[in-house]
Amino acid sequence: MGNCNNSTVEELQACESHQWYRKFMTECPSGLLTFYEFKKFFGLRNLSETSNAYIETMFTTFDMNNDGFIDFMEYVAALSLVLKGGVQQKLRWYFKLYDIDGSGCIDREELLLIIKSIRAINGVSHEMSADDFANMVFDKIDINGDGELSYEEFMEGVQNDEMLLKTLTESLDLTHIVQKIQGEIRANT
Ligand SMILES: [Ca+2]
Ligand SMILES: [Ca+2]
Ligand SMILES: [Ca+2]
Repeated sequence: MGNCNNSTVEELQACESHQWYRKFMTECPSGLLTFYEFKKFFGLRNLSETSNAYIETMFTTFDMNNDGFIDFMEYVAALSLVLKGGVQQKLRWYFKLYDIDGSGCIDREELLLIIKSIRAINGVSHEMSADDFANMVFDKIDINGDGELSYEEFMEGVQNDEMLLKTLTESLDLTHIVQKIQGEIRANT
């Protein structure tokens, strides 16, 4: 599979899509991933309670028809968003992911929980503590100062702040998980 070594996402997607499909069908012959299988699929073991809650939220946002399973179409939609979604698309999806209780706003606790769990999963050390980071985000983009980030505040604020956008897309994305799958795909070919 020498052609799969190209690094652009488009090429990678085209070249590997059938392998993603094969992986899905191999690990999940029923064609439906439960939450338990989802974690197994991504090699997520021994998660802390916080990380587990985050992954569960992620699972719920991938399960678009809310039937408790991720089917192949939902899997593909999730992967293509992660791999090649535009900024707006990703931010919209992040917002849904961070608004854990579905209230339509992200409060400080929700943001903090997300930051902490993603850091735990990625296992990267950061200069700024999760608390400081959350405070900075609220200082910058909670325009009306009510302690919650509305959809508008989040979308506007993040897109208009290059540093924040960079930090969010870098440290809060799923690259680590995607790389893990890609590593497994390569190892099996
Ligand atoms: Ca579903
Ligand atoms: Ca909320
Ligand atoms: Ca607000």
